[in-house]
Amino acid sequence: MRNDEIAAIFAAIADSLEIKGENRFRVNAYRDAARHIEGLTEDLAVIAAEGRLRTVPGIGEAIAAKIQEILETGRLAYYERLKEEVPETLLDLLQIPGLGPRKVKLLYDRLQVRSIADLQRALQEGQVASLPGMGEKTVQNLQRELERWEQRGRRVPLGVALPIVEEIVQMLRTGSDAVIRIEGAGSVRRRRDTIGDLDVLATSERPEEVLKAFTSLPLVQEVVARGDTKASILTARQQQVDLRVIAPDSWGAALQYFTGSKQHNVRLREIAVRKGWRLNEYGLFDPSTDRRLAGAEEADVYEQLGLIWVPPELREDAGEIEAAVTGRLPRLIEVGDVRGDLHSHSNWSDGTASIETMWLAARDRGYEYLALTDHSQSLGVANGLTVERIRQQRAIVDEINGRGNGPRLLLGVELEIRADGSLDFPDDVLAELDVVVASVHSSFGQPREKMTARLISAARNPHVDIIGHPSGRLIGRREPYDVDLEALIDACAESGTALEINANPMRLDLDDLHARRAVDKGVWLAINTDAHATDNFDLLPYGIFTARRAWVEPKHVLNCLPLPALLAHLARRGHGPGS
Ligand code: DGT
Ligand code: CA
Ligand code: CA
Ligand code: ZN
Repeated sequence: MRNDEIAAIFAAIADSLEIKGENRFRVNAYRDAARHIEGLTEDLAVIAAEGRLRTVPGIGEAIAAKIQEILETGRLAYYERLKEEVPETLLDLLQIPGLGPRKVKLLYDRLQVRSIADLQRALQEGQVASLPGMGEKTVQNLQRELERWEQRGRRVPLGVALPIVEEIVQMLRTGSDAVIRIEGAGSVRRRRDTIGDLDVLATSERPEEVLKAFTSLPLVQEVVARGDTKASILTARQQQVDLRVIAPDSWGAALQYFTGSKQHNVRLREIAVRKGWRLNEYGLFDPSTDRRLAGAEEADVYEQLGLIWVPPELREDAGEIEAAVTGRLPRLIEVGDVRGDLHSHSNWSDGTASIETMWLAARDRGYEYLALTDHSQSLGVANGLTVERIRQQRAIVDEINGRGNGPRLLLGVELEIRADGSLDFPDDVLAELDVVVASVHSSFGQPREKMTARLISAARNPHVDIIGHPSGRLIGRREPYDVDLEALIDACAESGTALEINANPMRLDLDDLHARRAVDKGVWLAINTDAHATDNFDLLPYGIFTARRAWVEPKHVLNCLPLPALLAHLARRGHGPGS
């Protein structure tokens, strides 16, 4: 079992105990264990085999024994019993903002609400408002949040879907002799920020064997449908995965077809029809001769139609067809183009690792530079730093840079943009720093005009280099705050301030559409992981996916600059020696 699956069990135990009203220490012990396990870079199975479980922070004797049991038996008897008392569907209710464990317990005890569907019924029947502490206002809020929840449907963040698809592909590729080729398709292959169902495509001469292997994978909770060439399953978290098995000589055409998007496919089919041909998931055909013009390889389908191969991230009918016809697709950014990270945290604010540990992790990745940007003072919940504390970091940064054998450490800050648009530090302090990321973390509910003015005034400060996670969204959890991003983009085009694509898969903020607007208007982007732990640097690919969907090239991105050019850029903005 994977670390994140084990972590999910402990998180579910913590939620269940909290709903039961158990004491906080027990609840926190499980939550803590879940958090630490999620942050591990090593497999728990390896750690356990080497007898090192107890050395992991957050894992005491009782939890270590439970991990052993999970690793040995694939399940945990304690959790199975707990589920009988607190059904798993009850935990879904905790996803609704405004519903904490205490309210969930109340709804369960008094109204037998066991699932989101039950809650909807109870709200419709007007029973909820009669409960203690659940006034009219709470009910209205709940109704609104439920509507939002429905609107979002079952879409999950790419950060959840992609690892599942990769695991399935990997397990079938190595585990089934019948599989010839196999790959993720659909919106996962296009790297959309959220995913409806997960699509996987394989070729084989023995499809029934492949489908059998698929429907028997350990992550399968339920087989929804099973035919001769296609099956659909649900994972434990109710994500649907479709697998289609096709003949090897149709691989390219099928991969093209099932990658989509639908709109992109419609345009391709029109081009085929204009040439008197027929395009479907089996191939590109000339009906007059019954000849197959292309089918085995995806690139051949595009080339026969007179287009260069289009990277999947661009396939949204957003100009890529025209560009591919004239051979002028962008040179899309790749992970290897990124030379450093300009937004990261240490344990001086809310990160988990020391400055040196973060720097060593950046060195392992071969970065040329890393900006240390701990939070500033008014973000109390994240242990924000005073000016004095940031100045103390300078000595450490200088010492590390003096070693001369790794990335240049830039001393920066993630600066609070206060509710009134003023900044947390005065200008002379900002000039002293090497780089400044300014972000909003408070008063999310401000009206559009006020929020827009707030962000624009921060962007106009000459020492603010980057606006961090500009919309503030948390995918599936928090809507973006109400801001006119178009106006912010215009302001940044004028001031030379960069906008961030925050690579955390829960954020991906800017999103692809706004990042593309920014690039069109000549605004710099910065693709940052916002790392709070060393392994968070691994999230960079998600930022790159979003950037690619936004047609971003390396020349648009601040942290694709080599160090000397980056330093020159920052010096022009009044940072560094002589400013
Ligand atoms: P999703 O699942 O909502 O995140 O989005 P997709 O793009 O993965 O959509 P899905 O799973 O319904 O279908 C996968 C691909 O199959 C889709 O991107 C294009 C292709 N496809 C599905 N249905 C149709 C259709 O009716 N016409 C055409 N041309 N293509 C289709
Ligand atoms: Ca899909
Ligand atoms: Ca599908
Ligand atoms: Zn932030």
